[in-house]
Amino acid sequence: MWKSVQPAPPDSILGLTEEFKKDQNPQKVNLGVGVYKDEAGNTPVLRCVKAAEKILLNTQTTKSYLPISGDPAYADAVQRLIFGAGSEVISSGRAVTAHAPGGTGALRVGADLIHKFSPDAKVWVSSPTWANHNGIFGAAGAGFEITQYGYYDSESKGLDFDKMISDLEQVSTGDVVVLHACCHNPSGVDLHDEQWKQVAGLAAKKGWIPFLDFAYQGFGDGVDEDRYSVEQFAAAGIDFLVASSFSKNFGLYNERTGAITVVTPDESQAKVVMSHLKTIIRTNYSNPPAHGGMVATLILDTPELHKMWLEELAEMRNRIVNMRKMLVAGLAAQGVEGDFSFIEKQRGMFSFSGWSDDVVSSLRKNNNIYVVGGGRINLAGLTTANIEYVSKAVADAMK
Ligand code: PLP
Ligand code: TYF
Repeated sequence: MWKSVQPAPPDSILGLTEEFKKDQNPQKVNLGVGVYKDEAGNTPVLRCVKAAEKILLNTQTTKSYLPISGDPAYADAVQRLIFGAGSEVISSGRAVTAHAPGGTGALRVGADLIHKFSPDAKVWVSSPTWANHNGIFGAAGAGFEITQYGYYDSESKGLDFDKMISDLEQVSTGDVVVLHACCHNPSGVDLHDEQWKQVAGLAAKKGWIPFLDFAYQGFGDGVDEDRYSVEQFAAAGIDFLVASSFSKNFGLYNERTGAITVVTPDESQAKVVMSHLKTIIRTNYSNPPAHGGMVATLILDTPELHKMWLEELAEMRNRIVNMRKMLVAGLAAQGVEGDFSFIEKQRGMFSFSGWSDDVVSSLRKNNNIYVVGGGRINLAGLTTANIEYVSKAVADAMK
């Protein structure tokens, strides 16, 4: 049956990592895939994760299946993290959460759920967005029609909020709008607090359904600060969904630890939604992998480990902020023309560098520096040891 089948295109970001691994040059730098790296260039297991794993090793008594929607203690921990412990969404019981395999799995389960009851809804994604949003919403059910709303302005290297709002004004009732809750991938450009309020108000007025992708909580300004966006949709009292992930903020990438949370008007509707989430999960992968969820729950529910986690998360966040500053200074020191201060204003792991395709390919060919096409850079790929090398390479490429 495969004779006449053409191969599917590889994922451009993961393909770049493969190329990077093959590269023998010791000076190589990977600014591609969205994975945190420390000063030594490693993606470490967090100390709080190691500590939790030691406890689990000694106390775990079974590897029997989890419930279809995961451990209820995990769902509770996720809700406290994404909504804040005192949130009305939690006390009212109007949200349900299912453990999903990563943020990707969460997006897909959520997309399948929406498709089951609203197959004709249009899905709106930011221009640009994480490429897999198109993949996931295009693959759910019979595939959604996907449209873009204005977001990034390449002139100002910031947000085109007017365009965003005027596009979102056109969204029909019942359509779905995918929003990056913080640390926009790929641009690093986020909304200000007042702008979030306005978008949540618009969602309430127009009746479209926000689907928040919350993959980087804690990488912006902090765990509490970064949920500001989520809080605005909660306060608006509308239906919305959140796909959250512990891949980045707990470094649990390969443990596939995420969650889909669906916020409804009341507890009885939430229960109905949960019954359908379970059907979708049961027919996809039956129940989630346990390890990452157990680790995250133990950390979030144990005060000392929770504190340790917040400190380690702050370390990661601050290192990236520092790399932003050092890159801006490094480019200036190498005499690169132009104002790169926007890099310091952007949030999270990524920045749209504004480097042209020619610059990106020159960096790759002449300096073994790997950047995703379009110029997105992962700041966590920079270290104090390689920043001068990278800055000089950019200066050479731009000459
Ligand atoms: N959403 C965005 C915007 C992302 O950047 C990522 C990962 O890079 C994800 C979702 C999903 O992450 P994971 O499935 O690894 O939890
Ligand atoms: O850097 C990015 O945007 C990648 C991150 O299974 C990623 O898409 C990599 C692998 C994966 C999920 C996300």
